[in-house]
Amino acid sequence: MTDKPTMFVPETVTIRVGDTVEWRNTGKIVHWVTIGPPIPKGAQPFDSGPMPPGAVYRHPFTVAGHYNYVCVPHAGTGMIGVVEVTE
Ligand SMILES: [Cu+2]
Repeated sequence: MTDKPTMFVPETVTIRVGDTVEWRNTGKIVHWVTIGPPIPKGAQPFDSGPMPPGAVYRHPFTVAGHYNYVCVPHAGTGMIGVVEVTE
């Protein structure tokens, strides 16, 4: 079973310090981006709040590290992602 009802595409992105990641809800239901533990040292937590269909959320990453994040309502079904922020 490889299909998931909902997922982040791509699930992992690699960016540089200072870059901004943009999430777009292209689905038909509410999603939600929030940082999941562990939070890299010195990093600011982020949380989109509920994102209705069509919503866009952006977060700039100013601290290098490995950031896990989840969709709050769908974390249990594997809607999780990673942002790798490199120097
Ligand atoms: Cu979701």
